[in-house]
Amino acid sequence: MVDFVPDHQISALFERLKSGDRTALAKAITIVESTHQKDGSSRLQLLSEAASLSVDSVRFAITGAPGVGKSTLVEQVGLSLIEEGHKVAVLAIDPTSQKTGGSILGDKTRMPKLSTHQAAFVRPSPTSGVLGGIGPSTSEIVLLCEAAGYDRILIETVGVGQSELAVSNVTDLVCFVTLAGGGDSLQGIKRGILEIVDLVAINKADGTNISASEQYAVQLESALHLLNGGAVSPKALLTSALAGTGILPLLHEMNRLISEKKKDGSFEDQRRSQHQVWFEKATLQAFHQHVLAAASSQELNANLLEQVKNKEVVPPVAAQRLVKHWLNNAS
Ligand SMILES: Nc1nc2c(ncn2[C@@H]2O[C@H](COP(=O)(O)OP(=O)(O)OP(=O)(O)O)[C@@H](O)[C@H]2O)c(=O)[nH]1
Ligand SMILES: [Mg+2]
Repeated sequence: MVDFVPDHQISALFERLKSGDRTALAKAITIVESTHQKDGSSRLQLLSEAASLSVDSVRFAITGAPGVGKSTLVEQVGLSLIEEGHKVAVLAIDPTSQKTGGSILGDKTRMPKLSTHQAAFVRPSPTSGVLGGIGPSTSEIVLLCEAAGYDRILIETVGVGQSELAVSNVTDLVCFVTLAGGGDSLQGIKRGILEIVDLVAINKADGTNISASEQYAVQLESALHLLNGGAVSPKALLTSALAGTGILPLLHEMNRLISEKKKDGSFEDQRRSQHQVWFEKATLQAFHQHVLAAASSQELNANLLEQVKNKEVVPPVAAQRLVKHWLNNAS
C-alpha cells in the first residue's frame, strides 16, 4: 500500500517521470494500481497530467495460449522497435501470477535483453483477479508509460477467451500467437478470437516444424478469409522467436496495418470508442468505491449485514435497500 502523497510531491514525481526516470514511473504505476482510497487524488492528478501530454504512440497486443512463445516474441519485436528508434514499454500480464507469484520472473528471463535495455521498460503486472488480466488500471498504466516517453507499448496477455476482447479494448492492434499442430490447432481456436485479431504469428516455425507451420498458415488464412466474407483478412506469418526469424516481416506487417488504420481514420475512431468504454468502466468503478465507502460507515450496512448473515434478508434485496438508501442520502 502506498502512503498518502501530497499534491506538490505528485507534481515533482510527474516531472521526474516525464524526463524518463524509471523509478518515478514505477512509483507512479504503484500509486495508480493501488485502489486504496487515500491514493485517489494522487492517482487522478497523475492521470490528468499524463493525459494532458499529446503522445504519438502505438499500442500492440500480443496474445495467445500459454507457452506459445509470446514473451520470447515480445523480446524480439521489442528489440526491433528499439532499432527503429522507439522507446518500448512492455506490460506482461499474467493471469496465473496472482496464485503462483512465480511467472513474473519467468517473463523477465524470457526478455533478458529487453528488460535490461535503456530504451525499454518491462513491467510484469499481477492481474488483480480480472479475467485475462486486463484490469481497469491497464489503460492507466499505458498512459503513464507514454507520458514517460515510451511510444511503443507491447501488452502480453494469455488468451483465455474473453481476454482477447478485453485487450483489444486497450490496444490499436492485436497479434495472435499460435502454433502448428498440438492442442492449439484450428479447431481449438475460438471463433471470437479470430474475429478480433489483426494478424497471426505462427511461432516456433523452426527445425522440423517448418513445413507443418507453412501448411497451417495456408489453412488459417483461408479460415480467416471465409470469416471476413472475402474482404481483406488478417495475414498468418511464420516466426521463430527463438531463432529470430520472421520477426522483421511481422513488424513490417504490424507497422503497415497501423499506417493503414491511420490513413482511413479507423485508428482514431478506435481510440475514441476505447475512451468511451474506459469512461463507462471508470464510472462504475468510481460509483462502486463511493457506495462502498459510504455504506461501510453506516449503521444501516451493519444492520443489513447481520440480517443477511442470519438469512433474514436475501442478499439482492439487501443490496437494493443499501444502494437506494445511499442514493437518497447522497446530495
Ligand atoms: N522452438 C522454439 N521454441 C520457442 C520459440 N519461442 C519460444 N520458444 C520456447 O517456448 C517456451 C515458452 O516460451 P515463452 O516465450 O515463455 O512463452 P509464453 O507464450 O510467453 O508463455 P506464458 O507467458 O507462460 O504463456 C520457452 O521454452 C521458449 O524458449 C520458437 O520460436 N521456437
Ligand atoms: Mg510469457
